[in-house]
Amino acid sequence: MKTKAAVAFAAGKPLEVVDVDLEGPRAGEVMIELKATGICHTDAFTLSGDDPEGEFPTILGHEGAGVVVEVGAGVTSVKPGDHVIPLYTPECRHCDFCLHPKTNLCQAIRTTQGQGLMPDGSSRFSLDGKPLKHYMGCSTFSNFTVLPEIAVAKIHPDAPFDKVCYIGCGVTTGIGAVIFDAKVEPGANVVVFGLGGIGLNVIQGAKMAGANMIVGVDINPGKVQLAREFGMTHFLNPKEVPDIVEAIVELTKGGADYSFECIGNVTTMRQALECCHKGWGESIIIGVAGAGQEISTRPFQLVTGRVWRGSAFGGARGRTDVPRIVDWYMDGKIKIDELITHTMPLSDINKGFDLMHSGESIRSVVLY
Ligand code: NAD
Ligand code: AHE
Ligand code: ZN
Repeated sequence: MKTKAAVAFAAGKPLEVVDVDLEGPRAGEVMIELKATGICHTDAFTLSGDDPEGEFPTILGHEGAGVVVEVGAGVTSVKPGDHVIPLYTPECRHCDFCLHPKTNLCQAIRTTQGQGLMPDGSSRFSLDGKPLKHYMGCSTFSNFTVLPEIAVAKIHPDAPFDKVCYIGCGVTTGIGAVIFDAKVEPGANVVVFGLGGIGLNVIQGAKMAGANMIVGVDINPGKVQLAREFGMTHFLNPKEVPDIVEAIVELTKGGADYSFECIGNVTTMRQALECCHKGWGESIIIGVAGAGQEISTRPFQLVTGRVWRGSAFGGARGRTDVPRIVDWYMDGKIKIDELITHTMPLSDINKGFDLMHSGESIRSVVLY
């Protein structure tokens, strides 16, 4: 069949909306009609050419919601008509990783997913007879897409696609990093570097966890008002203080119990570690840094009790946790609407990237 898709033909070039060919689902696969997709900074990161796994030409997008339209042989967990969220972190429930209590990083299809291919090593997308690469196993910048069954979470049928698509990445990543990975305790002091689509969800998660201080750090003061509405208690602009680490240590009277890096910058990653409290402070890296970038600190920072760790998809096990998070939204336990600052048709998707780069948006959502 034909489907409209925003194709990334080459790194650093705007997306082009064209009609592409999409093959139906093979055994164990599911075809979805996307109804909405968010634009995450990671899409921009891969489009920039900085992603070592970036493959072109490709169809980006990994923050979608839609309806199952067709299933391949052997698919049992979803059926046509089910409302679903695609998962870039699948959950096979059989691999060593799924069976290990300490990780959500299902590895069942990770190798082919990183190559932009379906698990059988082929692509379902093509243009003029030439294959197009899938992206993060999702390719939600296409009106229709095909995913493995293990990468599809069935959600509440009344959930609004234009809001819950954000649970496909940003909401789950931010809230999950606090609740599932860091396990922030009530009364903890939390510092959040980067008040964008991820950082504001970290703030929301920290508030849910009962944090005491929630300190936001950003170079864009335009993010402050929404951050306060989401629970930020203090704000620091690194451009306005001589030393951001010292400023945080002073403000928190010793350092953060938990810090979260939600930017993808190795300098702020170091600052996020070093602003942690001696003896116990934990810094969680969420931001994604480009090829060749490395983090550094004095090992003494770790010797003296600070902990450096990372979080992918908020530690969430997709097929189990994503439907729960959708229910949290439906029950009014978490906020999403306020963070979706812009919507647009697929034909205007490049404007969504421009709004992100200019710092005007929190989340742009493409409506199909
Ligand atoms: P975003 O563009 O919405 O937000 C980034 C924020 O960082 C902006 O508010 C910006 O003003 C701020 N910022 C930029 N440089 C700064 C600096 N030097 N000091 C302080 N603030 C600075 O991006 P996002 O969608 O929130 O994504 C944030 C990061 O998280 C990206 O690197 C993205 O790739 C990554 N990410 C990781 C995961 C994961 O599972 N680990 C999931 C989603 C996104
Ligand atoms: N491909 C990059 C890494 C990108 C990355 O770290 N992705 C995050 C999700 S970002 C979502 O917006 C992730 O889940 N990582 C775990 C994984 O297995 O990819 C690179 O550096 O090669
Ligand atoms: Zn993302």
